[in-house]
Amino acid sequence: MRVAVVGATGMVGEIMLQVLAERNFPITELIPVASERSVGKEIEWQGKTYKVVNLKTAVEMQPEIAFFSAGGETSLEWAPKFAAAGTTVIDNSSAWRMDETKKLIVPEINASTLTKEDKIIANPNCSTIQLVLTLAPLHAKYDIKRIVVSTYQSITGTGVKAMQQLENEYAGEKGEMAYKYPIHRNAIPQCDVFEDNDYTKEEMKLVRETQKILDDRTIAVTATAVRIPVVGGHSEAVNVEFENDFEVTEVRKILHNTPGIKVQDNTDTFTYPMPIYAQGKDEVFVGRIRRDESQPNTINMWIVADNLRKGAATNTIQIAEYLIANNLI
Ligand code: A2P
Ligand code: 11C
Repeated sequence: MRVAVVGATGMVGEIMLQVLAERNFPITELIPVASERSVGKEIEWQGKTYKVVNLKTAVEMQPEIAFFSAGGETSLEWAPKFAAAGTTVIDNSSAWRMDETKKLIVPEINASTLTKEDKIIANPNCSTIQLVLTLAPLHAKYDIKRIVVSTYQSITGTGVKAMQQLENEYAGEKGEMAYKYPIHRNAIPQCDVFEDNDYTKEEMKLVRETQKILDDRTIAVTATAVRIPVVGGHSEAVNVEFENDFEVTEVRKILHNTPGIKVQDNTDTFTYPMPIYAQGKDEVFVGRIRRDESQPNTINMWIVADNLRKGAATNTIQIAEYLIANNLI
């Protein structure tokens, strides 16, 4: 496969290159793509040097696959051009996720809906991926009525500027601010911009993307997304009300048997997921699984994953692996 990585010099792009190498993705030619300011820059990958090219050159090279992580505007303009050239685009931006003509894929849940005709495929938001991967098997068994999710999100979701802000604050130095407020020793109840309903875009992604991936617009979802000074991954406190009753032991068993999930749940040994241990891993970690004693058929849990891996790069590459394995490219 000839593979373009659009946004190869960015934070997710770099992890994509790492994951492609780790998984021995079948690449015959790597095409790193970034903005004009990076053209000509050299990238080392698996012992070889590659020169960064611009989008126009990359389209002309007609790769079989283009992984996009260069922002929504770039995807809106350039993904259709790659698709017209016969390239299958897997896009990590929010540009196409809610487009009714595009599929929003978490491979373990809905990759079987993909066909050869899908030339632009959307990768969900990081906080959505870890939530739905955990909830899909429980929805299948108990039928979800309502989800209340509160997130504790890593600054890596904002990018390099946020990492720099935290470093500057640690060092007591002034510098460019990624957030409106200090992040060191703080919790900021705003991820992304506000929408008209006073929820943030990140909160509404959790609502809309969850309903689309679980293919059920009747599921009620409400979210509060919070940024915290952590780098290893996003954590989520999740309260789920089911139509049907459940046994906590059975929930644990279902999650234990779900590919991509690792249950870490033992109060005797103080075992529960945490971002410092999720960092660099591809699994979604679930713990603190307990019945909500305040109302029937309801459960609480704590879900943690590395937002740059399963939340972004790994999921995108798994979609491509599915397409290849099923002769859809
Ligand atoms: P560049 O490094 O040349 O700016 P991050 O999300 O970490 O900021 O990374 C964004 C990625 O998307 C970078 O690789 C960046 O390239 C790339 N990018 C940003 N804007 C464009 C654009 N207009 N065309 C192509 N690539 C872009
Ligand atoms: C965050 N979820 O942590 C965001 C980052 O729609 O892909 C990824 C944004 C997106 O702030």
